Amino acid sequence: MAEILINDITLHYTSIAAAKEMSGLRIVLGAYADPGMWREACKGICYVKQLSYVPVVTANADRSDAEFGLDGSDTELRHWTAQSSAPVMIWNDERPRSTWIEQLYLAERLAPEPSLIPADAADRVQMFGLANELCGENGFGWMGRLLLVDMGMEPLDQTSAEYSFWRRFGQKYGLSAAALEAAPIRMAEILQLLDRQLAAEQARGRRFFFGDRLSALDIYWATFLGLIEPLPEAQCPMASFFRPLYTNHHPVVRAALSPRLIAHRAFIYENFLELPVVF
Ligand SMILES: N[C@@H](CCC(=O)N[C@@H](CS)C(=O)NCC(=O)O)C(=O)O
Repeated sequence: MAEILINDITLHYTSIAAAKEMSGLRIVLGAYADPGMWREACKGICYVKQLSYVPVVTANADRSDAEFGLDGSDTELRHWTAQSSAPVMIWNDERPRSTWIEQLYLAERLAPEPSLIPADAADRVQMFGLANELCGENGFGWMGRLLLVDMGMEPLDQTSAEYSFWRRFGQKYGLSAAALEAAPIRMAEILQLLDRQLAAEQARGRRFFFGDRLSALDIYWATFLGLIEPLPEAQCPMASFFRPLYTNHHPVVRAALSPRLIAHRAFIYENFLELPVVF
């Protein structure tokens, strides 16, 4: 069991070596007191379904390139899961699930109730489309992360190790001048799509993105909003390093973030997810 202390937040995670010897559900979550969007969404889905799991640390908490696989080195995570990002869900000796959509399907299989996938086929198409806009490649989370990396690099000396870390981290996810220019516009489009969907449901007296029951999209939204507007410190204490990075001030993004969408996150967290957020 690794005990990691960051800004007084203690994480009790199992090492990859120990987790590989176990059966049941293990989730590689990373190493930081960092409410990363994909990991919080994955935790949220398990929380709602009361699925218990062993949290697993990627490696040391020193933000080294080796941990992130940025130097191409053969990390334990890469060995086990054939990729180098978190979260990853591993059930018994099945293949590791390292993308949000596989993780949702695995959680649905292990704990069918409450189902987070709409039963109606048209709603399902719509829900996976919108979830992909939030969580998928080049979606809201992806683009928001590029802006975050850019913010992280901005004040740094270009010859520093930290700058080089951010640059390589960004390159892993397609950082370029063109991507940075496109990011706020894409993010705003996605916010508008989500707002339209929520407004249409609310106009019919419904509380969720799809009708009267919680779906995975409600959880993805509640957790991914933290990429531009983190929950208050009392609800989501995090290493102080992260909070300014998770606050996006881009005017195009801010203009598209409606009070309705912000209120929906509060509704979902307060009624369905764990508060304060526990690392
Ligand atoms: N693979 C996931 C996305 C997970 C992801 O991008 N995780 C990031 C969180 S910022 C990560 O682990 N980054 C650390 C790294 O890239 O090494 C998916 O496609 O659903």
